[in-house]
Amino acid sequence: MTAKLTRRHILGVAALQTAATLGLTRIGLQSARAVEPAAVDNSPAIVVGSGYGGAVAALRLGQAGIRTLVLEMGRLWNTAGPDGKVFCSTTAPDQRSMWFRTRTEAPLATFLWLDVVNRAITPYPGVLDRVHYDHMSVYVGRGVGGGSLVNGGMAVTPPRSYFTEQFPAVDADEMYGTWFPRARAMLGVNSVDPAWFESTEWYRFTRTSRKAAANAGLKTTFVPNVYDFGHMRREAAGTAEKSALAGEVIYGNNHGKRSLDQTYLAAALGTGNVTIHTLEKVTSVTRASDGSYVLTADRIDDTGAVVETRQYGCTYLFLGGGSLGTTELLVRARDTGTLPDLDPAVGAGWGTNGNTMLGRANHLWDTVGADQATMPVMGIDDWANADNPVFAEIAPLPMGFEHWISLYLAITKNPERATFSYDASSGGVRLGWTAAQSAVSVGMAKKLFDRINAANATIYRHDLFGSGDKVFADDFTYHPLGGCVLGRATDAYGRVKGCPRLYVTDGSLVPGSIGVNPFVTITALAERTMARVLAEDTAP
Ligand code: FAE
Repeated sequence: MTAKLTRRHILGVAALQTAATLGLTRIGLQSARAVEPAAVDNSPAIVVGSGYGGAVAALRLGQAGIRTLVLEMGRLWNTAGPDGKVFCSTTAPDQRSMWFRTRTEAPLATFLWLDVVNRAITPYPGVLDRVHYDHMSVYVGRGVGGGSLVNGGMAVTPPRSYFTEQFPAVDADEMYGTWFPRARAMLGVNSVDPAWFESTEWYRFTRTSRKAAANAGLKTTFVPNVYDFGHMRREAAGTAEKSALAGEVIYGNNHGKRSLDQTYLAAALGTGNVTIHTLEKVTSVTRASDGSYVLTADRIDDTGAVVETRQYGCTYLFLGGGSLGTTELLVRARDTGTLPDLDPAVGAGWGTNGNTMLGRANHLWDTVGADQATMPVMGIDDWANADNPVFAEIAPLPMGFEHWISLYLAITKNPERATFSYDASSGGVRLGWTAAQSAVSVGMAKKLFDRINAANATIYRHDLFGSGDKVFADDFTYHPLGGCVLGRATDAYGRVKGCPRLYVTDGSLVPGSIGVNPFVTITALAERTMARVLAEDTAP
């Protein structure tokens, strides 16, 4: 599958490079001679967003010979800044780090309660956004590639039993036999060499957490990743420029990461049928009298000012704006009456994947190392524990010195769900998630880590999440899921109820929880949707 796409990949990568060199916001094989479009751009298909769901849709539409326009609100991350790098570092973040902020908002806000992590920055369309709701904030990636630009690359296939529990109407044989393997192959999933893992200083932090878990009788498991471990070993050997071994992750990786612009999106552009517009945010969707869709999009400049508002028309509309982006567009469309036939289930079924972050303090003899790779490769797997199912990613905390902290992102089986509602005063949406709903995740994470602390005679860190005494970060998630749940707001294939030829292909299809890091599931479900839609809906 990947071999067949090689020529397309090369063409697509060249198109991305040309666009970056010329500073274009319209990327395609013809981008170098792109002409100004007419007042309403009409494409047979439009894809909103270029994360996992959007990228799969774009590639499969392009391969099917369907001219497709992708509208992405973030920028193309392909041009080096004054320091010669595309992305800024996590230790000295600049404007490239965050989406229109005057100060960075890193997940770990403090060290020894000191405000030493965040920095003042100039507002700019940076790569990481933190979207704030009343009792929950959500980290998302912005740019060509969406979340793939900022995430930890953990490429986990969920346990089949939990997938079936969450998606009872989806054929699990087909998912595990066809769509998950296809997603993994296309994403370039690979695994750390266990022998190197056991010997390298860069994963001492993981081995120390594994030992602590084993002392509590808990099982750990290796987790694959899309970071190229061959590159990582060359970084360690000093023969390749460091990225994962230089602390790079949440503000982008300059090397090694197989983000979507290098995989699905490069292949999509290489079909010659796909064009990507950057810095264009879709603000509304309606239908024309002939049943086609009409989108309004604001084009912004680097200061965030709207420089143009355009309309686009299409026959087939694919929403890949992520759980937040897609759900907001649809809730607004239903509740302002531009798509009045949308189902009442639109906006519902949202969850945090049970995310809770926490740190433990190790004994002085249990060092975690000054050198830490930023790509997680192991999790504590207690999901099968019916009393308290938790899968906890062993997360890095690279500070360049020994700090004895073990950090974790716990994914708990929190059954709580929330609903987005339209807020007429702002024109945006509100999220009905409450602090009590987060407390459910914290309770589950605490139960597991109390056990680990008791077995090791260790304690929690109290100094990492702000000036107070916060042990569990219960106010943010990396894994927003749901809002347009498969089989409820859509049919069993992501076709939106009440709106023919409108499809959802992203994380909003997943009902609030999937038990592991979610992008492999999102990608596999999108592959399944696209195969069905192209076979049944787009035939002449
Ligand atoms: P996503 O990738 O968010 O893409 C949506 C795209 O649409 C973005 O590029 C938006 O800018 C764009 N967009 C949104 N609204 C609009 C609009 N109105 N007009 C135009 N464009 C729009 O969606 N998951 C894992 O599986 N493994 C990990 O290791 C992992 N680590 C993570 C670490 C961090 C720091 C973060 C933030 C997330 C992490 N995730 C991880 C989650 C993962 O990145 C996320 O589930 C996927 O990116 C979601 O994919 P979607 O296609 O739903």
